[in-house]
Amino acid sequence: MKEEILKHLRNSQGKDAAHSSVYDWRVALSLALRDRMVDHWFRSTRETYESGAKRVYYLSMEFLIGRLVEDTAANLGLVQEAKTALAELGQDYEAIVLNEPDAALGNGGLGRLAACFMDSLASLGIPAYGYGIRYEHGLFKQDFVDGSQVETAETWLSQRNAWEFARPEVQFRIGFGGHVEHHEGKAHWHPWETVLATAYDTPVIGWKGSWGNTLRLWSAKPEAKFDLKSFNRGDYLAAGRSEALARTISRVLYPDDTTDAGKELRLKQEYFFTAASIMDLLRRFLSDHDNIRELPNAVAIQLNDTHPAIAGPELVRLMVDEHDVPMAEAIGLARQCLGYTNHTLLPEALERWHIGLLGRVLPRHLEIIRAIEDDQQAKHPGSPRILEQDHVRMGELAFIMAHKVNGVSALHTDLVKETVFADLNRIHPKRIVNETNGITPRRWLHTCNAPLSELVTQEIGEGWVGDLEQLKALNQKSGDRTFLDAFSAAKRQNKEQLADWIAQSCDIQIDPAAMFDIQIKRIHEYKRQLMNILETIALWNEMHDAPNAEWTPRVKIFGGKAAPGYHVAKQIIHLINDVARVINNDRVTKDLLKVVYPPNYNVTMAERLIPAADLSEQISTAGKEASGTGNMKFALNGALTIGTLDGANVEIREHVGSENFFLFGLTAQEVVERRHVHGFSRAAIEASPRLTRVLGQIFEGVFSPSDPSRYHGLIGTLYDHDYFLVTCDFDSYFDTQRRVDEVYRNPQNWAAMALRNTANMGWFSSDRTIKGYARDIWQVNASEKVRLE
Ligand code: 26Q
Repeated sequence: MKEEILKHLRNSQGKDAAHSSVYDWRVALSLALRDRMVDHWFRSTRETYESGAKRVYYLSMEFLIGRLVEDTAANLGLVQEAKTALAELGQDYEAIVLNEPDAALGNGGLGRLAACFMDSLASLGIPAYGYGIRYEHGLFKQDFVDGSQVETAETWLSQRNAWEFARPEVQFRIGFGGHVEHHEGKAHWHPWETVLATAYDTPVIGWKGSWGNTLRLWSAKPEAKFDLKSFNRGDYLAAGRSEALARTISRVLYPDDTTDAGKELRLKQEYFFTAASIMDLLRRFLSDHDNIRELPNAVAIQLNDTHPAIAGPELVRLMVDEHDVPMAEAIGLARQCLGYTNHTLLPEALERWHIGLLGRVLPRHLEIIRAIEDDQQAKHPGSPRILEQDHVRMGELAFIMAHKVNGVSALHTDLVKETVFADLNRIHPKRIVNETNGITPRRWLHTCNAPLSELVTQEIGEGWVGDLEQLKALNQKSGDRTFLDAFSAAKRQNKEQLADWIAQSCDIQIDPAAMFDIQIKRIHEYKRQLMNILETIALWNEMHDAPNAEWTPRVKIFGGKAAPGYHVAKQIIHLINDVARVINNDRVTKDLLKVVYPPNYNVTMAERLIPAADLSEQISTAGKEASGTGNMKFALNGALTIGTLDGANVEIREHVGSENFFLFGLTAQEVVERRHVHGFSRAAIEASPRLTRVLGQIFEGVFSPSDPSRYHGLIGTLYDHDYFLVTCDFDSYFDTQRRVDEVYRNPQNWAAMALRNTANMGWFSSDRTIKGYARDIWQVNASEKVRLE
């Protein structure tokens, strides 16, 4: 390993050891690790070709990967070797790990799920490709200026990406616009502009190096050569214009995690990567098949939400226009290949495209969508329409073109059946299935939490990393004082490390003995960070009034980004920062309460925070969070959850036991009913002196003295349009938090409850989720040779 690192330092980075920066060392180490991936990768590809096994294609606009050095080294079993080699070279492994930028090619849950799935597909030995976009700029960087969020461009590719292999020879021409000619029953699309999609491959090696798959990300390149004529004429702008147009397509990730729909560039991004992926998988299929009708036996294509839903029409287009398959048959064949995962019920997040826009950008696809609509209406008269007034509804299109549609938690799947797709579900009663989300135990316990990970391995061996249900054996330890002390000591060690990092990065001193209460996720009204900060103020009021009463010291930690155009979410961020400033400067409560909000929450920050959490905040309005996956990460790492009956919280509570979970709030059904009660929020506020006081303080400018009216809009909304029922759940939330305080005061009992969480979270491994997709949707098998257990 030492030689290999030095070799890359010299031959790949062009540096000698004496003049190398930590960046050079990091790239050299990454390349040395990548070298060790290649054999596993080739072996897997060869085996798939030889066996003719069915391949899975996971199409996703987002892959929220984070860093790769540690995970790669761990999966290859090379962590010790790497550490030793670097130590002998006088380098610090930890510092090198910290040098790596996050690959932040995603907004949040949906993108991180795709990354966890890639790890599980490889660990289970399922032949699979992830397909997405190689964004030049990932999710924006967040800073706080006077408490307000400010966004700047993220620049991960300004450095060398050591993990990828550029494949300039793998290119597809992607067309946009133009017109369609029909003659002799055949359609000919003549696009007005074209760009080239070129491939970059990142190998993904599973646990123990068992298997290797490919993450293939597409980058847009101009089709035309640099316009030398214009350049020679001195018209430098014209020379670069076509190039600039092409490159914008893969330039930047859309930073909205609900919807910023209707944007032409977004539609082009969706079609760009979907078409390239479909063409690529068809080319691979046709290299060893000659009958396109065999396609459903060879490929399973999974659509991560509707973002790649144009895959249906594109597959039909290629079969009809280029392989002479009759339309109706092509629709049926495409459907047998496709699965669609729904991640949201929020009406504003369901994609719809203006017919005018879609017809202009993708004229042939609009014709095919009309054919799909006609086919559906002919077979199922009265079926919900894809084309409705002047819009194309991508949810209906994805549903109709998929043989299976899945929700991401039991509750969410029920709601999908009862609400957004109720009518389609009646027509196709077996199509909707549930696949509850999961998380990879490699990154989310083994790598991110060394103290706990080592303790668990000492106790039950290492098998749990590949078979998380083995954690169940820890249940026997919940009465064992020595073990519980060791379990608490691991948590304490993580909390001390986090306290050091917060002291350094935020200049706030926190006490590792206090309860670490953490809410990290995108900022959204439905996720109710607002309710959390209101409760924080209420707690502060009571601590300040009676500082000598019996309090449980707390540190409230927040993390998360708001979409740049989401005004209310940005106000909530501002409020949290304003409240933090006031509370953290209160001499009376200084040993009782702190509020911390480190900027720029990302995967790497999650890996620091989650292992150090005592309390996990999963407090969304019931019925709104499709699943959540952060909730799983916390519980696995031995945090207790305070949460509503929403998303996967329901199933987590069933697994860890209701006595080890702090439940509060209205149910999904009660939420719907309550909204019909006239004046419900005003009534809830008036019934709660505690909440009334808090809202009054914010309204009067206690937290924004320089701008007392800053939150008038935000607070006013709670009185009259409290759509997410912050006011109705507030008292129940506050009271439950006080029960949490009480339980935390008994450390032995708290540790036993936390251990019950870790021990019973094995089911939430993404390995289990992927086995579900493989069985219920893809009809694929894991490689015979891979045995994780
Ligand atoms: C759509 C159109 C235009 C621009 C952006 C978008 C867009 C981008 C990202 C729409 C949605 C997203 C992301 C959604 C998401 O992350 N959903 C989460 O998915 C998780 C994995 O299933 C669930 O656990 C979460 O509950 C769900 O909120």
